[in-house]
Amino acid sequence: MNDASPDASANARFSTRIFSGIQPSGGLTLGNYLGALKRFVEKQDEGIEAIYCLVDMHAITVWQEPARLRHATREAAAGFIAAGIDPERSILFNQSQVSAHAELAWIFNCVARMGWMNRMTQFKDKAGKDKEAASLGLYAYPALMAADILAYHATHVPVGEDQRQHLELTRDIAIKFNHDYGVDFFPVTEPLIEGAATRVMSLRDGTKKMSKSDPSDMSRINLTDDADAIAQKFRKARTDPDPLPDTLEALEGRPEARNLVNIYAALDGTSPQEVLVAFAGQGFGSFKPKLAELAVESLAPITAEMSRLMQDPAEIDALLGRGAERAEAIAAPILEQCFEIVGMVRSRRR
Ligand code: AQP
Repeated sequence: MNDASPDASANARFSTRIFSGIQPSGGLTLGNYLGALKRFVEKQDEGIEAIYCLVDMHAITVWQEPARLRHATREAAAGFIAAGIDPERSILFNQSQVSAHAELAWIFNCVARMGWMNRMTQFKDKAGKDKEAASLGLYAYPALMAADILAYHATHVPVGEDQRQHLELTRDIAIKFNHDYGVDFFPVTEPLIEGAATRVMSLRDGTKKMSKSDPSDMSRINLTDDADAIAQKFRKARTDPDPLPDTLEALEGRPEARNLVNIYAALDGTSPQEVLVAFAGQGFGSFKPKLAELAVESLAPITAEMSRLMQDPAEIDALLGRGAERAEAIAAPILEQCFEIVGMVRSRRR
């Protein structure tokens, strides 16, 4: 944690608390694992209070088939636990079970400005050419994300690089709310974007993010993929004919090569430069099988445990329910105070 940052003193009255979420909009990918999940586990193991949320209300900003959404939510919960999240130490739940998220999002819809939302690149990417057909929820997504975080007065949010702009918006919303109402109520949350794989790219196109909703399954490694599928996907991953160089500068303009090096480093807990030192001069014919082997070694125990946990969906639901109760106990008083600040009459106490 960077206590020397300018916001550390501004947030001094808030105790350190992490919040982060993942959309159950499909199966978890290696991008979700390296950019988020693996780091969630590290933060938990540092002893930091952490709240992790399967953001099902975010997921439905684009169409989700209901049975698939339910399955993906349970499977993501299983993925969190299999990767090392301890639901006793950290809070793990799904967003729709805690109404504070939606309620605070409405307040933030009235704080955020249209101009701010119009600049969100994720909306532009996801809405594509036909913006008129995108859901209002997709447009308002960043205000709901701000509510997810600020409903818990979270001070830090571990995320991948793609979420940086939304985190900046969360900070803008907190600052504007505090300023408009003359309070020091919401912390100015800090993003934690760290590690060698803050942006894992598609295996088919090194300029595109690896994504669970990419139509091509060959573009991503799923946490449910078996060893053969992982080996095949890395074998067929797009690369160039040149061998690996010995410096990172020499990887400029080779996004696919850079991506595979980053993935290796993140899985191995080393740096991309160290990977190049080990593999300089080798072509992808020899690097890819070693990468596949490392990925299988890291992911196979998680995949096996996920599949074991998925045998008992009722237990997963119970666990999410217990997490939601603990989350609600933190968010409800914060929401009440927020309504008071805004001037809502609150005569029916919960
Ligand atoms: N490719 C990635 N590299 C590094 N981090 C990533 N994350 C997602 N993809 C990568 C991080 O995972 C967390 C959860 O993301 P999300 O599921 O809420 O939404 P997303 O970023 O939109 O992920 P997807 O896979 O691309 O989902 P779809 O396809 O449904 O839009 C975040 O911390 C994110 O940074």
